[in-house]
Amino acid sequence: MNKTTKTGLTGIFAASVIAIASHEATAALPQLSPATPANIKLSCEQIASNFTFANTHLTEVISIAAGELTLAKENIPQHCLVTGKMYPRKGIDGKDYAIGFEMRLPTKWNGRYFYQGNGGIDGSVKTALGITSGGGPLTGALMQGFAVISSDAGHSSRGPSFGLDPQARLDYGYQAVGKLTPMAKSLIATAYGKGPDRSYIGGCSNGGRHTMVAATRYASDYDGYLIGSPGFNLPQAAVANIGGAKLYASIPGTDLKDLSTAFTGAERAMLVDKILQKCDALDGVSDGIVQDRNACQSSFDINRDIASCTAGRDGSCLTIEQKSAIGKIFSGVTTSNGKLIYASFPWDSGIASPGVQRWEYKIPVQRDSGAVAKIFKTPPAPAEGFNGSDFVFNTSIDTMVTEIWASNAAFTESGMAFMTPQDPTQMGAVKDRGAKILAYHGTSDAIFSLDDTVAWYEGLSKNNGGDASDFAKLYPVPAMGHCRGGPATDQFDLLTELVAWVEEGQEPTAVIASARGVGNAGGVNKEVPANWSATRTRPLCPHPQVARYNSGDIELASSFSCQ
Ligand SMILES: [Ca+2]
Repeated sequence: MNKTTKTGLTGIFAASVIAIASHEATAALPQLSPATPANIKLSCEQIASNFTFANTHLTEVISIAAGELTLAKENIPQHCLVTGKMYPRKGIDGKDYAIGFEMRLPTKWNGRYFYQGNGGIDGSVKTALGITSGGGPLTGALMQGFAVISSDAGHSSRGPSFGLDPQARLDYGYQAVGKLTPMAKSLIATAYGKGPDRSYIGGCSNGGRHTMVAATRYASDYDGYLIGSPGFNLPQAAVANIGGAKLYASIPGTDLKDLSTAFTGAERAMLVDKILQKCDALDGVSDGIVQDRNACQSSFDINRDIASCTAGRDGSCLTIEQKSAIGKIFSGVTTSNGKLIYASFPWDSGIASPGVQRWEYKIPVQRDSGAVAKIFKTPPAPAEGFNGSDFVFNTSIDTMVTEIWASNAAFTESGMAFMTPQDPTQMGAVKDRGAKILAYHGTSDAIFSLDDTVAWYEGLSKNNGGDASDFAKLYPVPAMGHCRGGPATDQFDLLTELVAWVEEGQEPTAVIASARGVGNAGGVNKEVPANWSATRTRPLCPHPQVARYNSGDIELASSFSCQ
């Protein structure tokens, strides 16, 4: 391997050239006009007294000076912070509910609106910075002048107990976005004297799910969709992750209180070494990144390529039982009848990451259990006496699968019905109005599988004459974990790409991503390997293209091309 390290201006310049050269004109579909900037017309106090909207109560409107908030060591510009609640009510569980939100309205506005979809099970109003795309972002929608809303999606419980109230389930699933969007646009009209010229929605994980759901339920409300690592089949993914925990638990000697005993960090590192031996060079260079994901899946075989332990586990081998369980998790957990519950997961170089281990070993009991039992299944588990470990290890997967599709008189929509997008491989309403979709997904994501997102995208392509790339693109991020992290180049800005596509017709092709090594302004990713340049760049390529090495410095995106 001929490895030279160049950093600083050379890398930045090379990356810029690729970014500019990678834009091509889009034809045929309607072209939406660009947003026009405007200054805020009212003081924050005047907004508070002038704004009215049905079922909406503003709790506070205050001015935030430039620099009170920062992002990547840069000052966020001056804005009004509007906090409020929509649809306050009493749930059937006797608890108080409302859709809590905050909206940040920049003094110097770019004419655009951004809905920030938040992660997990929502339940708190995250700061409306409009951060999207990978790890350690250097910019965000608020920084760029968007008016940004963030919400708790209809409940303020930190845990899954809100799922005992049917309406709270529906708000979390899809209705909060539908209720907040017209209010937010009206608030913008009050503040600036006009509604948003262009509207965007984005987020990662559950935020990616919110975005995909909006593309099918609220297609007339948004012009651009930024879908990150989407949990668009979240109930199935949660059940499958519980199934994975059960498989790990089935390996002899596993401590149920510490599932990492089933497949240790050392054993994972050994597995990754073998994957890299088989797959790294398939993209033209051994650089610690597997770009040609598909070639890797047919080149690596856990049964053939990993030594079987003959005299105990010493980190250099796996037992037959380990290979069987791990193989089933990667090929996709099934019901007792062999029916795939969720999706397969690709072999990749990021699967020894601490983040991956957390998702596979801790989350099933800590989070998936409560989410499936209280939020997704019908009927929900009783309010009292729930034990996550009991649920994971003593409830059959087949029962869970049945119950996430079930409904009853009180819970009229099943978990799968209220959580998932409707006909996600159609999206004709998005396409026909000239709106655009950009999606990204880490190849080593352990909770939501890139394979599921690829299957969605290929279905979308099939329904659009074999090619959906005139309105939707998917960017796999090799070795990235769930939304960020991993031994990966996980820092990129797809929002800027999306706006250029929606408003200028500049179709994104290769998108430059950077590693976050020592000194990165957005925050250092400790998983960047020591033998990489701290500023390694790579082109992210729209599926089905992958980055292949041409020639030159292996630390630079300019040495690769999407093919
Ligand atoms: Ca490689």
